[in-house]
Amino acid sequence: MKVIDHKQPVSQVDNSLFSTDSIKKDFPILERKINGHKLVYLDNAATTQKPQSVIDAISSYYTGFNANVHRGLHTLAEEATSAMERTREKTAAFIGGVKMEEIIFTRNATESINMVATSWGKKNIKQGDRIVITQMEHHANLVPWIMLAKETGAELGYIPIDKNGYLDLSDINKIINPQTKVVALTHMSNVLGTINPVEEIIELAHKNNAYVLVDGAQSAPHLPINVKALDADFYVFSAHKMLGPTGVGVLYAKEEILNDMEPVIFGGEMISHVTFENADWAELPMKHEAGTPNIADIVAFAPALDYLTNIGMDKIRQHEIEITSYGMEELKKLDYIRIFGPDNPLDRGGVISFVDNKIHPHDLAQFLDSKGVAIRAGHHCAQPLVKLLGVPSTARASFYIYNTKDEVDKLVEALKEARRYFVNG
Ligand code: C6P
Repeated sequence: MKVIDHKQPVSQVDNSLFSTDSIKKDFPILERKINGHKLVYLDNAATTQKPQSVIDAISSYYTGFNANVHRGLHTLAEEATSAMERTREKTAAFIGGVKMEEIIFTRNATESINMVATSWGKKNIKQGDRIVITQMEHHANLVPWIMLAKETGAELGYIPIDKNGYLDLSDINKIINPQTKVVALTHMSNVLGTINPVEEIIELAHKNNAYVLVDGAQSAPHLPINVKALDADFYVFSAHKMLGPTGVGVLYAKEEILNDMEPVIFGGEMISHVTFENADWAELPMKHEAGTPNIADIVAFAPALDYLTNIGMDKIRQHEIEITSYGMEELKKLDYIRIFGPDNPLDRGGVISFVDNKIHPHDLAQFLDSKGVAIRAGHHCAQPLVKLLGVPSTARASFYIYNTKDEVDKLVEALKEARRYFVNG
């Protein structure tokens, strides 16, 4: 078993070459056979597979330095704390070199957004204010704002989408107006793949003194991210969609905002001083991290970040453009397939949602599984968007660093077979 060096400085991360063949070898699950076929894993927007270094890191923690963090004075506690804080440092570096204090560990992107809507939202939004989101939001960036609007009496406005799956910005100056207090939008749609012009929207929102939350659940794994250059007030993402373990989310927010936000969970770790009558909060980031955190998985997120950094996010993006372009070209050859979202692969991430005009997406997904090809079918936790597309659900193939053109061919071949089985059989 490889022992992780969680003390490796970020600056010493090697920037080696991108090779799908050698990448695949680092992911033991990709050797699996499913229904007699080698697994073709195309459900990466839901969660990615984990490299051996991440799997080993979980085991190293439990076998080598399992202890609670931030409170013990013994060696194991110090090692566990330093490993966890090392991940915080790498996370801060990964999204553009923000301060470690600006990184709050949560359970997932969903929890991060809920924290913002509950804490920042209840303090700053009142009746008559405007909350702006888009029509392509995942429920995680939709339901918390619906609830906040209901509770406060604020108005909820939507940036619409056009027929090509882009945000329609023609009325944006009316939608984001001086009443707007917050704009919350996805950086990359998990259904359409659309990469949104968040810089432009952040600039306009700031001109109106509104804050901006960027849902980076689909962008942090696939694009180079610099939240400082974007000037995002909040940026959230989940470790499990970027090679890391489940149960680890990130809330980035500017230091002054986090300082101003009240905690939403109270208890141990997040206080500085407690009496029988009162309590004061700890400094950032602890103030927003009550209770024992998910130490093992946070520690194991560090090798995931190293893995991505070693390849280079620019190269990852290039690889995904190549695979997605190829996937779209090949799917377009099947005249019974309708693809959703932008036609230009440069405007989308590695997600292709589609429908067959005769086969229900669930039947398609099950048939593909019988051929070892894993895709997702459903509303992808974006029911209003899928309804807007005029379909009950879609099939969705989503790519990552280990996927190849050969696997796209297997997807297309399985789709043709499904057609023979269900329609022409
Ligand atoms: N989308 C998908 O298959 P969590 O579950 O908290 O890690 O991520 C929520 C989330 C938020 N925003 C976007 C844009 C997302 O895509 C997701 C997760 C998965 O599309 C699971 S539904």
